[in-house]
Amino acid sequence: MSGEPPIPRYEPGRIEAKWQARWERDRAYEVRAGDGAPVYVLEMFPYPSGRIHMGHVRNYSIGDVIARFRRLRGERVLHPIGWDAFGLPAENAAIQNKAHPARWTADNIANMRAQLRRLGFSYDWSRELATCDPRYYRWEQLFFLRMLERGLAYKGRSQVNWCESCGTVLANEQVVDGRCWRCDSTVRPRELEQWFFRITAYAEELLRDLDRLSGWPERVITMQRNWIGRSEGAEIRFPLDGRPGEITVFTTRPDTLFGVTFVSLAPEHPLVGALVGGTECQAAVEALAARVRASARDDVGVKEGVATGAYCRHPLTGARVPIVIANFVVMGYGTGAVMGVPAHDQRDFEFARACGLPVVVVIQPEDASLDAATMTAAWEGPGRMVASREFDGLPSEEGKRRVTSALEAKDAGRAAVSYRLRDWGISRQRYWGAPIPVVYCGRCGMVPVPATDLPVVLPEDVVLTGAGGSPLAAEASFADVPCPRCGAAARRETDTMDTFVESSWYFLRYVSPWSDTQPFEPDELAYWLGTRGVDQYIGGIEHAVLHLLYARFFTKVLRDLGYVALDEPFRKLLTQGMVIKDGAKMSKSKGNVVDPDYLIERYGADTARLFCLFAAPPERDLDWSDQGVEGMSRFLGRVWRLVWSVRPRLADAGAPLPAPMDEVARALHRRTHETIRRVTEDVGDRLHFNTAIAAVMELAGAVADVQDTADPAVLREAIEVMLRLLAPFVPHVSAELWETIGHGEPLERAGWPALDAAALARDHVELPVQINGKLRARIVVAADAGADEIVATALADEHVRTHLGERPVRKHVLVPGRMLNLVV
Ligand code: ANZ
Ligand code: ZN
Repeated sequence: MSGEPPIPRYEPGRIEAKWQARWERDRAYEVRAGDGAPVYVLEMFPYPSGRIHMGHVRNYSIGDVIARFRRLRGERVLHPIGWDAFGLPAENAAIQNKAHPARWTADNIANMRAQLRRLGFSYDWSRELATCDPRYYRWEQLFFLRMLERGLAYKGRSQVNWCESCGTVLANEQVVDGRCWRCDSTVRPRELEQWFFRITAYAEELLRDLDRLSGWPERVITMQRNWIGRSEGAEIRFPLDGRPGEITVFTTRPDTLFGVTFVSLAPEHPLVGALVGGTECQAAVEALAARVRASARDDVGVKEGVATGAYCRHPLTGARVPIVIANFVVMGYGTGAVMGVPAHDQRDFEFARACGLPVVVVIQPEDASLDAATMTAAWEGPGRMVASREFDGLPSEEGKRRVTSALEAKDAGRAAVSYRLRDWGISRQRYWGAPIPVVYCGRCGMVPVPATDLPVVLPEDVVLTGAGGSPLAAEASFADVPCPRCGAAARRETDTMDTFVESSWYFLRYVSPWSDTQPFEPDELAYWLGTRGVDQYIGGIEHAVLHLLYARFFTKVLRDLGYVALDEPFRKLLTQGMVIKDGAKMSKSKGNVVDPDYLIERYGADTARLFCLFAAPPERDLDWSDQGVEGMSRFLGRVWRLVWSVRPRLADAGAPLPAPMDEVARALHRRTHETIRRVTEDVGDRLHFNTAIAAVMELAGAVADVQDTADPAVLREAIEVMLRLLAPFVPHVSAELWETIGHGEPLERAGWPALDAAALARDHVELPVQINGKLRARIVVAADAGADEIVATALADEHVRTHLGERPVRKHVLVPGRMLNLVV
């Protein structure tokens, strides 16, 4: 053609660097509390392992689309990022490579920050934080002191989950199928002095408020509900026989009370010592306890038990009941004691058969008659009570209530609720974590560090050998301090806090991470979180119980301590699927990783983002595909060439759209607004980014079809809408092309395109309707309506109906645009 310059090549590397530099120069995504509607969009912050992986790219691309979309819609968007910077890998790397954890972490953060910048994520970098920074964890230490005052933090001796290979304690939430969540080795129980957070004090509220989380996936709610594990039942007291004292059991089946033939205690139950001490049973009990301790947690294969030789009394019949120690009773649940009902509990049944204890049937199912002598398994279902004195004949549900009332009347028991949830053990015998701010003094005992002395800073020069034991304990300059109360020589606590403590409140600190005088600035806190919480949170399903439960707990604690006004931290939660390659989760250990840097290098950040967003809906697993990436890259190349090639025609575009429009213009105009409608719904309501992108691709195809014939103003509208709709997904190339077609103002100022409902309306025409060749009516139908729609409209017409009467239509003749003839 004429003198038009050739179309330049699409060079993602060049234009991406250009726009990233510009956003940085303009501090484009920095926000402070202000006017207008606030929106807080947050992705789970990364652990600074050194390099980001495709899972991060996916997670952060999803968050960035939401953040950019809502910003374009005129909302004020908080979209921060930071680093979950404490933890074991830094320490292990230090032991292996002799690099200090602080150095290692800082280098990794620098690396990953550069990678995130190269992906063009719209973060407010002025709010970046790292949890290993004393300016961060000093507030955590303050919260710890406040929790200590309220009994929400306490020190207790208890059986803990010990991971030998990590050399530290794990919380229950960190034990997955008996194995360490981090290193996958078998976890064993161990007795230790530990710091705990009293999460059980919030069990009821954590459970109840799940009902308010309508913006959470049902799956996560179910997992949390099961984890909290509420059971309704009764606590029943069995007085000891021949000596003072009693055993309290927890049961969900008080209706089976008359079927009790023994009572079993956990090996660690506090009464065990008194019951077997000095008797011939002592050795056997101790041997059993040792076997339980040595076995992996939750792994009770064989039901084992030993008699204590001691007895208790049945609270209603007064019968003597033997007391046994059993390996399947756990100390951490209920009361650590169980009433044994072999006929109706399978574990008790197996145990009773193995030990020759009697089986007594007290519940008869509706359609069978159980016989204790011939039963081969316990009947655990409902039925009618038998052999239960005045309760005989009651259905088991009613029996539960009636037996409980009878026990209450005799002061031998009460209705009770038990939770599976245990207190959160937060002590870690490791170096790279937030120090616990207490001191032990020979005279004063445990003394909290005064708040004015915070932070207790983690010392930098420690010797990390990996030999086990807390490295801080060997560091005299840290551990030896004067007692804050009496001044005598004292010792600091040398355990550090579980890193899940830091991630339980980081989203709150983002509102004012710069503040050195208070944890949260009230104005920023009220504006960004208020009583709402984070508007959209995005992260992996693997945190369904761990992090998401801890963050809920911490939010409620900080509310009760007066720091925040929130009941729940995250209003909406999106759990993104995994990135899969060759049928397995993409991971270093599987050797199937694709390095995001390679993708950026080869195709550009926009292509990497677009692939993650297009290849699957966010909640689904994403199957890696090289062709998929190629496809995205080709699409962006097509958009690039399309915009450049129509550029000369756009220069001719008049400002207003032509009226009336010719057919080509009208169809493109309608397609443009159809696309606005679809993309707005898909991105705004449903978070279906893949279908949104597909809609823009269709628009691009439609534009290309008519690029030489469509009216220039309508063409300009279509091109501009296409770029504005693409902006959240591929921010660099859309910004560049926006400039290419002559806009001085950045694309971000243009906002989200408005939908013109009139453009969606279809044209209508009047159509004569004949019956047996005689004109009987005129109907109005859409110009592009099909035959079925036209006939249906005709049959619904009042005049047509009067003339047809009861006669059925035998056939119809449609002359499109001219007339419809009905033959009867
Ligand atoms: C007597 C009984 C009779 C029971 C019966 C069941 C069936 P959930 O639903 O999980 O709360 N139990 C109580 N404390 C225990 C502990 N520390 N270790 C092991 N088992 C324990 O289960 C409650 C039931 O688990 C309780 O009800 C108790 O056995 C057992 F026909 O009591 B049941
Ligand atoms: Zn002291």
